[in-house]
Amino acid sequence: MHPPVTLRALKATAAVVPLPTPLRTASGVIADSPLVLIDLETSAGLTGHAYLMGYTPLTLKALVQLLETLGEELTGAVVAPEALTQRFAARFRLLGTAGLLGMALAGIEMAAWDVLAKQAGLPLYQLLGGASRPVKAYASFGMDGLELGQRLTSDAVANGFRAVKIKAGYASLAEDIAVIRGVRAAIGPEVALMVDFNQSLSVPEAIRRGLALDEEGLAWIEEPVLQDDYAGHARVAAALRTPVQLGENWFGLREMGRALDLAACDLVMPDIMKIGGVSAFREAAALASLHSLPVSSHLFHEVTAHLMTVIQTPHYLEVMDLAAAVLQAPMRFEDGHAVLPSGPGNGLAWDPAAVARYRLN
Ligand code: SMN
Ligand code: MG
Repeated sequence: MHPPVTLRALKATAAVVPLPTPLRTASGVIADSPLVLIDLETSAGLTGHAYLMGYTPLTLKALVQLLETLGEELTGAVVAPEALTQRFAARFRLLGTAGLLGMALAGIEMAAWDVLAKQAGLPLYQLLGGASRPVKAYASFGMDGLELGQRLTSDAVANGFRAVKIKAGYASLAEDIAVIRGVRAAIGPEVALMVDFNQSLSVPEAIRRGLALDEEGLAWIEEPVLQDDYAGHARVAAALRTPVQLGENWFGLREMGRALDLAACDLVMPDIMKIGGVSAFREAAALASLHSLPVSSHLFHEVTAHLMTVIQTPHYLEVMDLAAAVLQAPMRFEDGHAVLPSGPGNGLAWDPAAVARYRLN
C-alpha cells in the first residue's frame, strides 16, 4: 500500500513561447504561444506536470496568481484528482468555474493525474486502463493564405500525416475556395482536409459558404458561427452534407450537453483544459458516445493522446505544437499517428534552459 501522496507546493511559470509561424484565425492572431507551466510538488518527491494555454499573454499573470493561491490553499491535500474536482465544485459553487478559474482547476487536475501515473510507475494511458496503440492524428494550421498554406500542409503530408486542418473565413467565399482548392491540390486527393472558420460567419453566410464547400470533400467544417450559438450551429449542420465540428470552447460538460441536446454538430472536439481535465474529457467522450458522435481533441495533444486510447468513439487527435519549444521530449508522430510515451506519467517534462529563455516572471 502506498501512503497517500499530499501536495507540498504548486509552482506556476508563465512563458511566451515562439511559434514557427504565427497562428492566424478569422477571429484574431496568436503570435507566440502564451503558456503557464504547472509543477505540482508532492510529499512523495514526485512532481506532476501540466500546462495551460492562455490564448493571450494578458491572461498569464492572472493565471499564475490563481494557481499559486489555489496551491497555498491545497497544501497538505491528498493528490486525488476526483476528490480535488469534488472539492473545487463545492468551493466554487457560488462563483462558478468557467473562464480562467476553470482553466487553472483543470491544470491542477491534469497535474494530479500525472502524479498518480508516476506513483504507479505507468504511462497515463495504462493507468486509465488503455493499451498502447497508435493514435490517429491530424496536423493543424492557421489562416496562412495560399502559398504558405500549401507549403505547411504538404510538409505535414511529407512527414506522414494523412489529415490536415487549415483555417478559413476570408473576406469572400471565392478566397476560401481558392485556398481550399490550392491546399487540396498540394496534399492530393487521399489526405483528409478539415476547415476551421473560428466563429467568423453569420448563420445565413455559413449556410451559403457551406453549401458551396459541400462539393470540396471536406472531412469537417469547424465553428462556422459563434461558438455558443448552438441553435445556429444546428441550422448549419442540418443544411450541409459536410459534417459540422464543434466543442473547443465548451467550459464543462453542461455546455456540451446543451449543444448536443440541440443537435448543434455532427462531430465533437472538447478541449481538455476548458472541459475540465482528464476525467472531464473522459466523461465528455462518454456523453458523445451516447449520441454516437466521434470525438476529436483540441490542442494539448501530449495529454489528450493518452485519453484517445480509452474513449469509446475516438476520431482525430489535433496536433498543434504550442509547447514543443519548452518540452524535453515533444511527442513524436509516425505515419500520422501519435507515439505514446513509454515512461511513467503523461510524458510532459520541461526543458529548463528553454523555460529560462521564454519565462515571463
Ligand atoms: C485554435 C484556436 C485558438 C488557438 C489555437 C487553435 C483552433 C483549433 O480553433 O481548432 O485548433
Ligand atoms: Mg478550432
